[in-house]
Amino acid sequence: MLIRRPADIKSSEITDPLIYRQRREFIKGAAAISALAALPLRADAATKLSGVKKSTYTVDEVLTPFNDITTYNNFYEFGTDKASPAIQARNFVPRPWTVTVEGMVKRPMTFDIDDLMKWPLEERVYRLRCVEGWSMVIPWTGFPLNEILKRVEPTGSAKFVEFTSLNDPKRMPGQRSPVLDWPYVEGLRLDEAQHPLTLMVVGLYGEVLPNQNGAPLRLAVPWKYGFKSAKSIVRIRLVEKAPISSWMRATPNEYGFFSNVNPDVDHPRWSQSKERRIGEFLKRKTLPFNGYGAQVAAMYAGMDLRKFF
Ligand SMILES: Nc1nc2c(c(=O)[nH]1)N[C@H]1C(S)=C(S)[C@@H](COP(=O)(O)O)O[C@H]1N2
Ligand SMILES: [Mo]
Repeated sequence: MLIRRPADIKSSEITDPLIYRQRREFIKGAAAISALAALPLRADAATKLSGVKKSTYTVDEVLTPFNDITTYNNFYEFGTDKASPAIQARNFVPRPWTVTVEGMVKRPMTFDIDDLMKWPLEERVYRLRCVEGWSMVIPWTGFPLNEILKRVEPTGSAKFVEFTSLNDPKRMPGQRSPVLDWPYVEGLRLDEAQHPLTLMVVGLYGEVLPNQNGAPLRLAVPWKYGFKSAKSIVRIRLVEKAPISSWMRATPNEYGFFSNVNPDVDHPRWSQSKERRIGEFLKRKTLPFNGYGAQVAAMYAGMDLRKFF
């Protein structure tokens, strides 16, 4: 059994600057706090996923508690502070839902989420490193993105994959503010998208994926900064040129296409050498490729990672 119990340290008992900011963010959403306190910590039994097998693509590290993973989120479609998505996505209904896979493929296809949920699912514990300097250890449930790519058969000219999140300001209140150029768009090079570590996620802690974590379908690309793992995906397009992601469009000097976790290449406004694991007091050293170098570094052999950041 590779899963250990989470540490008992409560993040509310620590007062480093990041936590301080986190608490202020909570206070900003004060009106909603009582609503949040009323939420059950875990979904009911009906949302448990069955037949999930444990994957060997998993890290043996202390899991971040469910409550932290589901109340400290970046999901700008539901607000820009960490506490917002849990509250603002509370009544989001991720059904009916399809994901269309198109572009440079031999067989364009549209998949219904309820069919995808019947595919063989695996549980994988992955590290998630946010570009902001915090990290978590998350037990995701899903299947490799490559299972989808194999079915649509990319043509020889397909070199990149573009992911588009839902665009629906009626259901995603954050989209009523122009904080990003909606919809949220991210991209991977084709070999990155086909890599066995690149996971389409439909669950968390063995249960159906909570809305705030990107229901019903999001990516997990563990060697890249968290923002590459797009949430609530409705379209996957195989393309010839590198897609321009929402973050590149917003601040091109700060966010490059690759965005591999790299402690040696600082963000223009802050260092990337360390991270604070949510729930821990002392900062950890950030590892190249977020600790997945043995599996992924070969894909970048010969590339200047300062240039291709
Ligand atoms: N559509 C969409 N996807 C997104 C984001 C977002 O704002 N919108 N935030 C990203 C960022 S910055 C991070 S760190 C992760 C956070 O995932 P989590 O809330 O499940 O931990 O989602 C990423 N995917
Ligand atoms: Mo992030």
